Amino acid sequence: MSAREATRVAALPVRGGRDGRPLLGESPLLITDVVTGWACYREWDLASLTRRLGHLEVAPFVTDRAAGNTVLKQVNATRTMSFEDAAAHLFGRRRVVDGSLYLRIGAGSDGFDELARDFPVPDVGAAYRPEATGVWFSQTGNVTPGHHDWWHSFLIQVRGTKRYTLVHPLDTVNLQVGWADRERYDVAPAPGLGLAARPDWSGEVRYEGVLSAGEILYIPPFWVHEVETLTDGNISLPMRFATTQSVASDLHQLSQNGLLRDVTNRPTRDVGAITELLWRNRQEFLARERDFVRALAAARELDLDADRWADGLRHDEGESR
Ligand SMILES: O=C(O)CCC(=O)C(=O)O
Repeated sequence: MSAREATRVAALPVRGGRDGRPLLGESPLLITDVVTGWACYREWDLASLTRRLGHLEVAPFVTDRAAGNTVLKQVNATRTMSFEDAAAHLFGRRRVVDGSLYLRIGAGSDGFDELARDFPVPDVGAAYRPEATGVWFSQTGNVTPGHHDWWHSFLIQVRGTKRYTLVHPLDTVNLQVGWADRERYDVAPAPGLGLAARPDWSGEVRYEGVLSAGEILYIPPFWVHEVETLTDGNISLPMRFATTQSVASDLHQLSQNGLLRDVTNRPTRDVGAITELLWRNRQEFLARERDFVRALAAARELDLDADRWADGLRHDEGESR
């Protein structure tokens, strides 16, 4: 299945699509003509940032070439250093570590307020989520593996370019066929999902393209996204807003696609038959939970017995272990 680029528009989407603007929550967009007027786009470079933040202590992630330079906060170690050293490495001027760095200065952490003087928080008709917003510095080859988030996300590109791949939330189940449990449950990096890695993927909606400096990629809630950094000295502002959207929960999916649907579709009063279906439904659910616990225990080397858990280990027993 091929991929297409996100539609280009010149205005930010807004809740309800008022004033002729694109509709927030509907589909991915590449937004032009907004960031180019902001001070961060005009002024941020190695010299000006080092002058302003040079002595700040930061803790960037260090990537591992053996792991394809993926960056997943559950997995990658951080290294404490000065902003000046981190920036020199990130901009390719002076090597500070073996491997590449990925620095996130989140809202609320030191240095963010200084940077936030150089960009506005636009009105998209939804509540701003500062705790999920930040300034991210990256370099060539870093890959944020496929995952989804629970917010309206604007990946605002201040410097350099990134390749994005986006997959529709309803394609997630298909996308994950063949993934190991640890990848499915986000305790290890997900396998590549772009055209190059999955040319024969059989799903339905995949977008792929390059996000350039001065553009914004709008990622609607729950869309699976993978992002590869294509340049050194790369700076993005991931800015997030609250959503009321949600994906089908496991129980809803079970009800629509699984055994509970067999109950609701059949006008039976046979309590034995209904009980049998409910029982099998519960076993399916527990089997999913067992897979999750097994993946978590393996990834974190925990003494957690997935079978015992699924077989009814009580919460208070767990606490006394
Ligand atoms: O830019 C990246 O490396 C990752 C972006 C991302 O995952 C996000 O904005 O949610």
